[in-house]
Amino acid sequence: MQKRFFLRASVLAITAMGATYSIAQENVFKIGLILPMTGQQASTGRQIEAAAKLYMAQNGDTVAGKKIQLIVKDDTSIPDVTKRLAQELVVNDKVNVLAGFGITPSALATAPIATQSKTPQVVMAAATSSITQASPYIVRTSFTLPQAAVSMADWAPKNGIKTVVTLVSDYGPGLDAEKYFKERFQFNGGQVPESLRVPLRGPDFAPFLQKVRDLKPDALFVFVPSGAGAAVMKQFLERGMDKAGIKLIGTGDVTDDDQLNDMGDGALGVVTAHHYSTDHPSALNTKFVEAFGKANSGLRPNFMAVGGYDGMRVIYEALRASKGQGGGDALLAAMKGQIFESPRGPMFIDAQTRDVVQNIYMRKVERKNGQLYNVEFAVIKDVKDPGKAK
Ligand code: VNL
Repeated sequence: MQKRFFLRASVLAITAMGATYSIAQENVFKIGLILPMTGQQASTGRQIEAAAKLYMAQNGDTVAGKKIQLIVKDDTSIPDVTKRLAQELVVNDKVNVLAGFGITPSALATAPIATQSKTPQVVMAAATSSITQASPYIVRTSFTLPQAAVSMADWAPKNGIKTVVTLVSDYGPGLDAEKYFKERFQFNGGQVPESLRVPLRGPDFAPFLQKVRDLKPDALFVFVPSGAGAAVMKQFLERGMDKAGIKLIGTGDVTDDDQLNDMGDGALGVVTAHHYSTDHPSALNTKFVEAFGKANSGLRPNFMAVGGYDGMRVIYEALRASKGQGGGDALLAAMKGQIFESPRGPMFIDAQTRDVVQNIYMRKVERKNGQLYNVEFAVIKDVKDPGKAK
C-alpha cells in the first residue's frame, strides 16, 4: 500500500514536472543567432550581436506573451561550421528563427536546413543577390551588392569618371559587385579595361594595386567585405595611387564606419554608394547611434549593426502579428511585406522576393567635429535588388 502510493505519487510528480517543463518551453521564443565572433569577420559578429542586444534592451524581452531568448553561436565564418550549428539549433534547441550570417557561404550553407525545418532564416549581413532564392524561408535585412554597385555605376560617368578598373573579393558578393557595376557603367558609356579579383581569405592587395597603377584608370572601384577596407585604403595610399590621379570609389563596405575613423586624412573625398551611414541625418538614427555607443563603450554602429537591429525588428513584429501562434510559416508570412523606418531610412521587405527595398545613398568621406564620416549627398530612392530582374 505504502509502496503503491509512493509509486503513484512519483508518477504524478513526474507528469507535473513534464507539464511545467513544456509550458516553460512553449512560452519561450528562441532566436539562434549565428555569427562570426572570431576570425577575419569578427567585427561583423560584434556589431550584429551588439545591435541585437540593444534592440532587446530597448524593446523588452517579452513579445506576444513569449520570453525571447537569444542564443549566440560563433561560426568563425566557416560555412561547414555554420551548417552544423544551424542543425544543432533547430534539432536540439528547437529555435523558432535562425538569424545572423556574416558571409554569403554561411547563409547558403544554412538554406537547406531552413527549408527542411520550415524555420525562417533572417539574413542580417550577407549580401549576394541570389541568397534569397536559396530558400523560401529566407528574409533579408542587409542589402544586395547590385543595389549599391548599380547606383555607383550611374553616378561615376556623370562625374568625370570614364575608365574604371574593378577590384573585388573573389566570391559571391564580389562577383555581383563586379558584374553589376561593369554592365551598368559600360551601358552608360564607361570603359572597364581590367577586372581584378583577390582571395577572400588573407588577401594581399599590393600586387593588384601595382597593376592598377600601371593601367592608370580614372578610378578604382572596390568591393571588399566589412573589416577589410582599412587594409585596402592603407595600401592604396602607400602606393600613392591618389597622387597618381586615380580615384577610389566603391560600395560602402570599403569605407565601413567600424574602421573609417582610423583611416586618416587619406580617406577624405572617397565616394561610395551604400544603404547606411552612421552619419545618416535622421532623428531615429541619431538616437540609434547614441544608444549603440553608450551600450558599447563608444563603438560606432556600421551597416552590419543596422542589418542586425532591423532583423530583430522584423522578428519581433512577426511574432507580435502572428500572436505567437502558427509556427515558422505564420512567422514567415508576417515578415513579408513589413514596412518601417530604420536608422538607415525607409525600409520595406518585398513580399514577393523576401528581399529588402531601400534607399541607396551617395556619400563622400568628410571630417565633421574632428571625426571621419560618410556624408550623404544624394539619394536614389526605393531601390529594389537589380539582381532579381534576371
Ligand atoms: C558579405 C557582403 C560580407 C558584404 C560582408 O562583410 C560585406 C557577404 C563581412 O555576402 O559575404 O560587407
